[in-house]
Amino acid sequence: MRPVFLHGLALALLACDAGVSDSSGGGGAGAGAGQGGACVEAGAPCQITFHYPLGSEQSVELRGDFAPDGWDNGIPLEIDAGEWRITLSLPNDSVVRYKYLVDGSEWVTDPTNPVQEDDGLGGLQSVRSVSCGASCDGAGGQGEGGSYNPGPGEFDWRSAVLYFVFVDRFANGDPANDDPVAGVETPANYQGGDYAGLLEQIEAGYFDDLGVNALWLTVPADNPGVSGPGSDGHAYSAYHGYWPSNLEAVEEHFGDMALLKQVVDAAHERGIKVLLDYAMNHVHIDNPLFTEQPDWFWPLDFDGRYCVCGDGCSWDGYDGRRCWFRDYLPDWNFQNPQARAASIDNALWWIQQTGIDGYRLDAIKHIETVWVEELRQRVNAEVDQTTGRFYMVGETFETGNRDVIRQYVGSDLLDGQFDFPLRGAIVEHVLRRSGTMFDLDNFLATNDGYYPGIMSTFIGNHDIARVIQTALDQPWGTWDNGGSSNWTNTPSLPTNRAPFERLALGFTFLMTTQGIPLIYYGDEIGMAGSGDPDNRRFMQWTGTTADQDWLREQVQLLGQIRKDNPALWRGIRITVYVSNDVYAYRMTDGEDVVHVAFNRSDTLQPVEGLPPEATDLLTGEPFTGPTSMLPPRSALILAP
Ligand SMILES: [Ca+2]
Ligand SMILES: [Ca+2]
Ligand SMILES: [Ca+2]
Repeated sequence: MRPVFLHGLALALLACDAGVSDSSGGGGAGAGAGQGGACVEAGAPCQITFHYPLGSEQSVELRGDFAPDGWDNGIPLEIDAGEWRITLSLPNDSVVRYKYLVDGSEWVTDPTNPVQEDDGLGGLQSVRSVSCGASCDGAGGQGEGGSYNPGPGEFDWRSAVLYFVFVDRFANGDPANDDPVAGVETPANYQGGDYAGLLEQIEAGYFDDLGVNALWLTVPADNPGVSGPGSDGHAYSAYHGYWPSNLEAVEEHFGDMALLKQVVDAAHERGIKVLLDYAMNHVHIDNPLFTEQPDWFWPLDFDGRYCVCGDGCSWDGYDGRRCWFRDYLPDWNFQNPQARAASIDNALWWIQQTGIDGYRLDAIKHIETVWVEELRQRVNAEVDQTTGRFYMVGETFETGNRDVIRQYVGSDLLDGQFDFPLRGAIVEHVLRRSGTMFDLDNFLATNDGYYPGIMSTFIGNHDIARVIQTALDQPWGTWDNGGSSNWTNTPSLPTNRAPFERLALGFTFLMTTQGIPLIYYGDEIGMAGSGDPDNRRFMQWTGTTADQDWLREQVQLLGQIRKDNPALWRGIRITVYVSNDVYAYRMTDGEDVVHVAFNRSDTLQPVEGLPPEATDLLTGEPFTGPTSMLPPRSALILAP
C-alpha cells in the first residue's frame, strides 16, 4: 500500500481487494506505473470481492455491468465469515456499476459502498472502480508519464501553491514610476503597481501567511508607453506586459533589472519560487526586431487574407499559429530557425539574469510546438536544476477538449498546463451549484491522472470574470467565462457571507487535491469584477469587509493545512461519498490519510464514509464519524 513516485503524478499500488473504502466513482484513484516494472496492465484480471451484511434474507445476487448479461443473470453471494460475499475476476482499470437483488425481488444498492449514481431509471446504482495494482501506462491509464522525479534536496513542484501577482495591479511601492498613458481610461491603463510594492509584500510575509510558495509575475519585458485599440474599441495600454517592445530591458513602470533580481532573491530567501510570464507569440510593432528582421515574423497578409486572429484568419489550427492577435502585434514565425533561436536565447537570458525557477508560457496553442521542445532542451542543457526542476506551465485556454491541453504536456515539453476543464467543473458544480456532485465525481474520475505532468488547478484568472460572481446566490454569466470583455458591468462586492463561503469550498478543493493551486490576486478576498478589464481592479489592501477577512483567513488556513499534510498534494484521491450536494474523498499517501468533505448546498446535509475518530483541521475540534451532518456551505478536513 505504500505509494511510489516515479513521475510527477502520485503513483500507488492498491491492494486488490482493498474493500469498499477503495471504491471510487469511476476509476478516480488514478494509479500509475509501479516500481521496478511491477505494474499491472489495464485489463489484466483483478480479484474483487463484493460484500453484503448478513441479515434475515435468504439470498443475495450481484447484478450489474460486469458481464454483458450481468443485469439479467446475477451471481449469487455466499455466506462467508459472517457476511455475504463473492469474489469476481474483473479487468484492472475498469469500473463496475451494480446492485444487489435480495430474495429475488428487492433491488438495493451496496450498503457498504457510499459511491452511487443515478441508474437512469429514477433510482440509484452502486459504482466501484477495479484496481489491483498500478497500471503500466501512466496514471488513470491515460498519461504518457513524465520524467519528474525530484531527488533529495530538490524542490517538489507538487507541493507548490502559486499566486498570480499581476504586477501593475498588485502593490504600488513607488509612485514616481506610475506614469499612465495619455488617452487610456483607468481600467486599461497603468495603475501603479511595481516591483517595489511586491518586494514590500514579500518581506511583510503576505505570501507566507497564505501558504504560497511560488509566485507568477506578469511579463517583465519592456513594453511601449503607447495606446492601442482593443477589439472592443477601447484604447488600451500595455499594463499587462503582453506587448514586448524591448526583450532585453525591464518595464520601467515596474522597476529595473536590479529590483527584479531583488524580488527574486527576497522570495528565495523565504523559500518562495518565482515564475515569470513569458510572451513568445508576438512582439509589439515598435519592437526594432520587427523592422530589422522581417523574416522572423509572419506577414500580416496571408495569401490575400488580412491575417488578424478572428478577422481574416481563424484563431484555430494553422491560422491560429500564424495570425496576429492585433494588427500592431507581429507574430513570431518559429518555423524560421534563426527566429526560434533568437527567441529561445532571450528566454534563457531572462532565466540567467534573474535566477527564476520557472516560466508561465502564454498562448501555447498559438505558437509552433518546436519552440517549446527546444526551450526545454536548452533549459535542461544550460540551466542549473540541482535544487529543483525548472518548471514550465503553459496556458491553453480550452475548456472542453482536454487532448488539446494534454498534447503539450510531457517531460520534453511543458511540465503542466492550467487545468481549464477542471476549473469549469468546480465552478459549475460547486460554486454555481448546477448539476450534482455526481457530475463532479464523474468528471474527476476521468480527469485525475489525465495529464502526464503537474497541472496548475485554479478557479480564477485574469481572462475570466472574478470567480465570486459565479458564487453569488444568483450567479450570472456562463460557467466558463461569466462575462468577457466588459466595461459597463462593474459589480460590487457581495454583502452576504454565502458567496465567500462558496469560494472557500472552491479553494478547499484546490488545496486538498493534486495539482498546483493557483490563487489569482484578490480572489483570496473575493474581489468582485466582470470580464477583462474589470477582473483586474487594483488589489484591495484596506477597507476589507468582515466577509473578505474571513475568506482570507480560510485560504491562509488551507495553505497551512496543505503544507502540513503532504497527502493533500501527493496522495491519491479516492471518492468515499457522493450525494447531490455533498462530496467526500480521501487523500492517501502511504500511512497518511486525510479525508475531505464539503456541502455545496444551503441546507444541512448528511455525509458518510468518514473515519470514526479524527480531528477537523479547519476547526481543530475532534470529529466523530463515520457519518455526520454538514452545515450549509461548509467543509471538513479530517486527519487522525
Ligand atoms: Ca508605481
Ligand atoms: Ca515601457
Ligand atoms: Ca503565433
